[in-house]
Amino acid sequence: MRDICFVTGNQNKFVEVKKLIKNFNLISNSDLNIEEEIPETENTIKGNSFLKSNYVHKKFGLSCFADDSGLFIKALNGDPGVKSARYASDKSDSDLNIDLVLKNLERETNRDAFFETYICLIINDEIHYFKGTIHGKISKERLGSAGFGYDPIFIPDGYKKSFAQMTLDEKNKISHRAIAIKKLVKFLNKK
Ligand code: ITT
Repeated sequence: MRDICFVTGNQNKFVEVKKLIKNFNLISNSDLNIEEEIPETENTIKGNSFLKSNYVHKKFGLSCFADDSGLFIKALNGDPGVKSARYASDKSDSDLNIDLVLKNLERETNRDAFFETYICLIINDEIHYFKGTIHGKISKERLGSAGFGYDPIFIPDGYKKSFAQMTLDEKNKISHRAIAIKKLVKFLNKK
């Protein structure tokens, strides 16, 4: 089986993606002893997906992919967006991020939002991008405890429960990341 590195410091993401990629040996940041935080200084999620993938590709010469994702809320002009990890504070705290979203939407009737993922794959010195989007609504309060990040307050369109009330398999059938990963897998299978 061929090696490929999924560049992420987020163990929840790694677990989600490992379930979806079967034809490659998935290498993690910890397999490579990467302990430092990889800079995410671009102002788009697409730009940050490149920074993360390129960092490990340059350092180890491996085929790599990284995803950068964000929650974009219409009534907040697209916030938290590219700042999703550190919306409320500098230390990437999901509880504080959710509190701030709920507070900022307190008097809002428009709860429309979407999650978006960009994956940047660097393989054979080529760069490829794959995108996944899922639309939904922000709930009035936290619902469920599975998943991570903003999952407890995001209800996908067509569903009556949040991502955090779904099993991982259910979320993986419809999520932004799953959509992008499926495109990536289709591409990799032809390589
Ligand atoms: P890496 O950059 O190391 O991969 P990260 O946690 O910093 O991990 P991102 O920058 O891609 O991940 O994502 C920014 C934030 O967006 C993340 O910390 C979560 O709060 C949120 N997020 C991303 N995907 C999500 C998902 O599937 N469900 C809920 N929240 C998500």
